[in-house]
Amino acid sequence: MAIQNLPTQVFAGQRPGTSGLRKKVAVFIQPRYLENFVQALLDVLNGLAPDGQVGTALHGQTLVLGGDGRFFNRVAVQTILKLAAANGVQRVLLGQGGILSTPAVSAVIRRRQAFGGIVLSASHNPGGPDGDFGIKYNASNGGPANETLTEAVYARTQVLSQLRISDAPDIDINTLGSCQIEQMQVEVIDPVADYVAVMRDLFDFDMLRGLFKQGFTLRVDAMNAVGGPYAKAILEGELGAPAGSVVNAVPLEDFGGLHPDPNPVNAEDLIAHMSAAAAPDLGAAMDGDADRNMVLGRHFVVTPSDSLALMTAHARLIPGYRDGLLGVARSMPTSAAVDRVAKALGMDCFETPTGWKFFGNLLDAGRVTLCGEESYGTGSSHVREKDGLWAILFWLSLQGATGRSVESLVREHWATYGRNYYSRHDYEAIPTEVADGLMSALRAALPGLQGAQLGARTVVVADDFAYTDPVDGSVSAKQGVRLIFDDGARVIFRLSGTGTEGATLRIYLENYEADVSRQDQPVQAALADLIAVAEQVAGVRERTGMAGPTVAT
Ligand code: VG1
Ligand code: CO
Repeated sequence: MAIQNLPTQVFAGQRPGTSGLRKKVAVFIQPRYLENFVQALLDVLNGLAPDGQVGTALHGQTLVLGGDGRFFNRVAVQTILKLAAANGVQRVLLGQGGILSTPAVSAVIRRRQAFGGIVLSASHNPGGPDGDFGIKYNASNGGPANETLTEAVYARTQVLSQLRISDAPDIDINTLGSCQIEQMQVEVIDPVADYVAVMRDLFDFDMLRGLFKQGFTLRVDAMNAVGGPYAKAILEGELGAPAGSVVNAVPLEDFGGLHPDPNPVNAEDLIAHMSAAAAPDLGAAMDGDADRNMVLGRHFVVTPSDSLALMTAHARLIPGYRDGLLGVARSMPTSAAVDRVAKALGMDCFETPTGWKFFGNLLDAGRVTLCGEESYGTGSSHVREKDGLWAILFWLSLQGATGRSVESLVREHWATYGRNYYSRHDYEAIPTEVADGLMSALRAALPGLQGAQLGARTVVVADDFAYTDPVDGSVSAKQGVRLIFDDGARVIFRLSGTGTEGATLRIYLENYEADVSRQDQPVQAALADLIAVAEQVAGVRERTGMAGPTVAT
């Protein structure tokens, strides 16, 4: 075993997006591609002096490592261990088999007071040899690295000339226990245990066991991704849900051909079960790295924005939130349903750019307890990531505590607060120049749109969302073009920062309806006039040649 210094060459484009660096597997498996990014990360973590000399901040420290089990996960784990060993890391806590869900990495970092963690996942992106791979870094608070750090890593990737890597043989990552690479200790840990302990502290497991004893039924679709082992252990193992309540529960390298991006289109099998005559009481699905959740009741779909609003309204029913919430936060495109609840409860509601990293400071500073995004992400201060199974346990607990169905809880909520009709239209794989052209044209049109009459509404805000972090004062500009109308309706345009093929345009549409007798329309019909406005303003059809969105959720 020896540490080697190997010459390397710069790869273009290693800039992390909304959530880490995501590329096609074909890109990641190029010799030294992963190595370069990880070396740049370790250099930055070790502390770069102005002259580029690398410091020793990682020496004596512990890192957490694991991923969602997709293709290339196991190979990447071995490579990262050898780099970590050569760059002064003292100990790595590795999930058994290279497996750790994103929220579990966050939980392990926090519970074991690690320096940080590396998550191997492209999350909701497709997997397998022809799919995507990804890597992201989480800091000592358990949350995604902030933009200052990711930009520093990117800058380092662009000047890197040398790798420091051990030539040690691969280690056994399947067996619990310890081994050594160079001076570094590798501890293979149970990927589920720390996470289960966190959930036990938040939820009333006895009550939930009672619920299943009374015959409550549940179907959780883990979509052959990393959420399976966690859902099995907690729902079927700890809580006594009938065997088979969790389906597609074994993480597979290609997700068994499924696309673990839980929405009604990709999770059609779950939708079919929840629409059947004998549908279970609660249905849910998670994404590749188990930080997203989609929740359904019998014959009823809950939008993520509504989910956040209901969680906020009922949080005190859950033991972990018995004393109330410090505040809430949502990403800008997420519907304003939660804002109304926060107002009624007299708590702060923050509006952040898209991406979980923007919630970290608010959570660390004790300004908020719950956070959510329209993209099927909800979470709380228990970790610093969104958390799919946590959300499922939350909804299970709401039903246990109230004895009410999902549908009746949501309808009651709409009756009290009004309904925010909401939809996101995605136009995928647009040529980058076309997408950039569309966004620049929109930005250029903003001054003229201010005060404009569009359909039956008047535009009261036409801007490009910019966020000043209330804790550290950092500014993130150009986070999405917003049109906000006089009646509170909104149309928002932004480009995805997680895609790996061309560009993906996301159009977010929202319309508020207070009148209970008008709260039962089909969503796309209720938003039809805003859809027309979006087309009128952006000319998506003409610019892209696409007749409609690839996916509407
Ligand atoms: C998308 C979602 C965003 C989410 C991000 C990461 O980003 O819109 O809300 O935080 O994915 O989620 P974008 O830039 O493609 O719109 V995950 O579960 O894929 O890490
Ligand atoms: Co995810």
